[in-house]
Amino acid sequence: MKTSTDRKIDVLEVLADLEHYRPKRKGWTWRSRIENQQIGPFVYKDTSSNLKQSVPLCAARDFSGIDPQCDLVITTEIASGRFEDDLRRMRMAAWHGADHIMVIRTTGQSHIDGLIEGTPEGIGGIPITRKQVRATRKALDAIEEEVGRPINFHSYVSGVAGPEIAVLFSEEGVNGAHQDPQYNVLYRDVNMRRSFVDAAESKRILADAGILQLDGAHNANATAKEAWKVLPELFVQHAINTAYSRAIGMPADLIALSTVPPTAPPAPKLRIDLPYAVALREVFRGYRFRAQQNTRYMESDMLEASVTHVLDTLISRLTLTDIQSTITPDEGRNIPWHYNNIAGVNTARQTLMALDGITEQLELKKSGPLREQAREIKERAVLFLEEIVDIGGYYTAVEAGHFVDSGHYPERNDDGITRDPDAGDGHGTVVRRETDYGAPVCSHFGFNAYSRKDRKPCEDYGGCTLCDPSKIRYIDELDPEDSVDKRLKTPVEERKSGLLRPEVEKHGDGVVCVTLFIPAEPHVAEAAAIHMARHMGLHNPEVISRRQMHPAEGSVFEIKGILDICVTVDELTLTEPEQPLPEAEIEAYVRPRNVHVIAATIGEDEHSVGLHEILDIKHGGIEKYGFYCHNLGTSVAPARVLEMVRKTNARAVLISTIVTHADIHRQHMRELDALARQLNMREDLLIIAGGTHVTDDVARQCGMDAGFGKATTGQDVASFIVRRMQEIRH
Ligand code: Z97
Repeated sequence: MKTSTDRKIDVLEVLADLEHYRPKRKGWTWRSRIENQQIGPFVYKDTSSNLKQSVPLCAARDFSGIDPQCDLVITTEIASGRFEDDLRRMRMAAWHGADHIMVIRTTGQSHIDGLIEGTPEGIGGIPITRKQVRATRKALDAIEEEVGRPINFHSYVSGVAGPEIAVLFSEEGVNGAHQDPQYNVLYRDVNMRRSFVDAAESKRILADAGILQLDGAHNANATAKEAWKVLPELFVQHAINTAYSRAIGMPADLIALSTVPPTAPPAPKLRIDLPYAVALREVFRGYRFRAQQNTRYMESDMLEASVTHVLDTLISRLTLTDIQSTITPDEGRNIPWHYNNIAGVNTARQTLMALDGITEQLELKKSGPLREQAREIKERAVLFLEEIVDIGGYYTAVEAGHFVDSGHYPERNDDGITRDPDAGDGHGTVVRRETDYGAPVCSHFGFNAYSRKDRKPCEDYGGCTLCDPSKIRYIDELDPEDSVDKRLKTPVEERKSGLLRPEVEKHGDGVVCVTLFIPAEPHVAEAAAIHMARHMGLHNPEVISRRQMHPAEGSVFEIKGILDICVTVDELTLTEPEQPLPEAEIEAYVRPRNVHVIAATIGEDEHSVGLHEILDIKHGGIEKYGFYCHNLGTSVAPARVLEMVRKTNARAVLISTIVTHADIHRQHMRELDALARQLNMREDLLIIAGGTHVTDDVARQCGMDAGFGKATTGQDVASFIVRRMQEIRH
């Protein structure tokens, strides 16, 4: 399957002949660090290969469009509930630098003792089935080609069907997975014996397939009342899972510890989180680290969430994390939207590029509070572990409620999660293997009657699905009603007929978001905001974020609602943007002609940065084509501009106008046009306006020959002048 940059990913093509699709590669891929890499004007210290195609950060425009890629893997979590919509989001995320796609499962799949088939819709994630996994891997295989970098696909090997899902992941080329028997016990009430027996099997399968394992310790952080108090316990959870994984034979570099910096401002974040991260790195040297952003304190303010992400990422960089996981900044208010996945990825990308080479410049102190606190956390963790051993082991400790207790260990508040070793999902299902037990696949932990020294166990029974993929039984759909074919009917028809609706999550959901500041006390303001949103035509308006600016002066609201509008591409007036003339052509025309240009910011406008960019040779401005530019400076009166036109016999005037208070920019443009007419100078003179709020339409309405807004280059302006001069001549 091939994608093309100017076409949407074709889900029907993804689904075609899926029965025979095999993944292109298996196992986890890290980025390779390139030291001292020259990209554009900079030499980078901590980058990896550039992408073949990408969407750079916005400011890249001022740095020759570069898009350096950090050396950490960047994760995005995808969870629309429909895998066919997830695919489009994955593609966008990959173009923004994500190479670890975590597909969240529909809530509670851990309780299902077996595989699910087909493509049922999920809530807050998708049911993990063979068809959905295979289709996703197939789409990601094509997306990898587009961006030129391997993309790791990830989901969960937790719950009572852990070993079956591990086999499925190995067969289908899934590259990373959460596997932690403690997660099952604490958060899904799976029987503890069953959970640990299954974990042995699952971990062996993951190890054989080169799948990176993430543990589940971060969940204690997200669940605890005061997350910074469970830090000693997090060490214990990491230690149990790591030791268990090693005992099963999993290599160290397939084990990633899933960590979360536990606090957020207004807490003194770095003072608490940094010693924790340092202590973790020291105790678990040799293992990989995946740092996830903190969601525990996330409210509906996306900016606040993003600032916490930046600080979390700073900690990651200082403590040499391997995977930077991102959370969408809208998690506190809705199921993540497409563009907020991208916002999360960009927060990491932007921060990590800013921090390039930081460890060459800064060093964490070797003594003092940082090390003392780190040591204290380790001591508390060791005491915790010793107590578990003393009281009879892990099962007894869980039964006694020692985990996710809100006390700061060794303090206990007796409010931890308690589980009975003789209860829970799958209780009573652990049985001793018969003496003739034969494992169904070659990857297996413990006794297998088919084991032989000199050949693969499955040779005895004609091959297993891991060694011979043709033995995989592919079930397409079990429920024709709850299936992708049915769901795709409308989207496919709408796309074919060129129909467009706004969307945030699923095809054509129509959801939009508006921001309103209402100058009244909060409850009045909120009622007014909802009322106004209804007037705007939004159905089911709902406040997703409210922030008080002042108890009496007003509040700002973000409101989502459904905009029941669709347009067809045919009814849109589309003008092809005019391509600028080639630079050589501009220069060949301008240089021999002695063309003078007068430039200024007019009226009471002191903003001259934009104007310099258009004029100055050092910014690639029009001077380089041979224009004689007379920059009169800032806040120049229209009369003075025209006086200089006369003096120099200038052919064009470039005015820059940024300030738009009371439409002053329109007034200035009109004044200049009127005065030029009055002085009989307008006919031969090109008057061009530029500025962040100027559009070609607005400028022309105000008597200008053209208007140039954001992102204009000197080449654009020079092309316009040359074309008009050529027209006038003919
Ligand atoms: C994350 N932000 O980073 P079920 N196993 C583990 C888990 O952490 C989870 C599941 C299984 C989060 C994502 C929370 N984690 C969401 C170790 C879920 C999922 O299918 O809901 O039963 O289990 O992971």
